[in-house]
Amino acid sequence: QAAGTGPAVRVNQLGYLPDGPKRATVVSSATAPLGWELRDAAGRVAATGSTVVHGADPASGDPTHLVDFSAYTGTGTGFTLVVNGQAGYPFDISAGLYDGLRADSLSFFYQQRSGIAIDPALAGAGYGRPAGHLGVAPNQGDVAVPCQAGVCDGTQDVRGGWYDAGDQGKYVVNGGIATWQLVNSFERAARAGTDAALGDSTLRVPERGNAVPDVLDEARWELEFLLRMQVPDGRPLAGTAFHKIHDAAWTDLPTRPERDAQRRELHRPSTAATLNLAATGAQCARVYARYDAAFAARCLDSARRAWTAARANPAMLAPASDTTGGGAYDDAQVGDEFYWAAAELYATTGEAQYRDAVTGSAFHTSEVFAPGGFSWSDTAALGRITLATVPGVGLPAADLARVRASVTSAADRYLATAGGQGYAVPLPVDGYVWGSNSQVANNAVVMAVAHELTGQERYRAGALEAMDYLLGRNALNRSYVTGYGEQASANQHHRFWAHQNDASLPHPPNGSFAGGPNAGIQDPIAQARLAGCKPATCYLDDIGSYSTNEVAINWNAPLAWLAAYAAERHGP
Ligand code: 9MR
Repeated sequence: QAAGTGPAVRVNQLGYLPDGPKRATVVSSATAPLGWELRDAAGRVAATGSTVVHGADPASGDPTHLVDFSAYTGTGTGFTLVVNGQAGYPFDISAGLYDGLRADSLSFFYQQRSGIAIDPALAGAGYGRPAGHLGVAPNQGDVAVPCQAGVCDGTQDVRGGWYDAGDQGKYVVNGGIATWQLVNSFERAARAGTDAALGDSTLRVPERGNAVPDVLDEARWELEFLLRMQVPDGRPLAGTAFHKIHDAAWTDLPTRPERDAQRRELHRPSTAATLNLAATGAQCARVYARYDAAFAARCLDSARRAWTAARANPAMLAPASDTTGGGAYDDAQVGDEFYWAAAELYATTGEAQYRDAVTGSAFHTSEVFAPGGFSWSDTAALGRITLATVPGVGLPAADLARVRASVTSAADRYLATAGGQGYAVPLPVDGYVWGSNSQVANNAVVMAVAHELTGQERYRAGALEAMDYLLGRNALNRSYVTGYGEQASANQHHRFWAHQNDASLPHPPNGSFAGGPNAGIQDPIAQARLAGCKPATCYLDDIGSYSTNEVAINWNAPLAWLAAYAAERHGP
């Protein structure tokens, strides 16, 4: 048993939903079942039972038993689960369990905004800061960034958007998937007809109360940036999108956004970035039409031009070597981005040219739901989810049935994977990569979509149990979400939320999601301290461990998606 991992009983440290699954893991090498007790805050026994011996957890090596107290439907705060006289961390059972996380996980995006002052009344005391990267000294960008000769008019205005992660780069690839997931969260909730979707003004964005759902207000901040990244008409490569904008060199940690004095550089267009714009622009046109027809039309026009430009320039690959001052976000395979963009354009317009691009893509009939989950570089699943769920997609009935079945059979595989793990996580042992927590969350999203498509409760249970893993039911006994759980991450890699390095700066705000265990240990601090770690334990809550403990927009996006899903009330 690794040191410092606390009690042997591992629970979702936030808690459980009254109508959801309630399971826990006990680390024990006992070969016979153990008795367990659920105790309420006053110490009274609320339920009892016996564990099921599960055996070694393949991702951590921990010997595990499983506890299932789903039959208990009482509510309250301060429950504990006790095995062998030892209590796990306390938790709540409440229908409102995820309400706070729903708001906080989206507030993360507001607080990552570039080009606008962050208001502490919305962000929380200590989290306010002046606008970053509007060209106010010492900032040099992002209002008039020089571009390559001939590609744009000397300079391009690429203000706004969200900072990607702990760095202050802005990448169209990654902005794309994160935006899609926020907008998709709304699209799903709107289909479900929940109050959380329509006219929602309960989230902490400056535009709240403007009659547009808050999650769409937040996503629009990035969409406006993505539109600005498109090469204007009349220029070489018109319609394509610049791959990224970031500092000429990596900045120190900490560096407050408004104090970044580095030159900002626009990097040459890529096919992948162009298709991210086509996909999210088309989704924007479909979803924002009822709120702002002019904006929706602007999105669609941009998406169409991006699609055409990508077809004309299908192999502009961003170089893997371009890692000075920002991440590369290189991707040698863009067939999946073509499929995703075609699917979004088809679902929005119904036009034959886009349908043919969907049905003509090898990705339309291949397996797009890999065991390790979709990601910024593997986006075919996003197109597949859109085709499976958006009403009125005009594919032949048999093809549509096959598309939907591909989602549910993927969800069945994720359930089977979780069933083989001691901590019920839908991730295979080789899935602990950079940002593994987002891969868990993305597989949970697929299970939640399967729940929508079939109404079958086991898929909802699988998605919620993935949240249990992320919020403490794991080998490290840790919640990876700041502010949620007894032992939660609080030192994620970030240039402003850098309290660990500078006590005048705040910790990451509540709802910040750590990248998570990464068996690749790709930073010096992890390499020094985690050599030989078992995959699910390769994690440090240290600001320097960027390969295990950064935050990122494409990681908080599925967290926000799942928190909104889990916060929905079911039944009467
Ligand atoms: O999430 C990205 C991960 O898949 C890559 O393996 C890793 C190394 O290229 O980069 C991650 O993305 C980082 C980006 O390059 C720069 N901003 C921070 C991102 C999260 O760590």
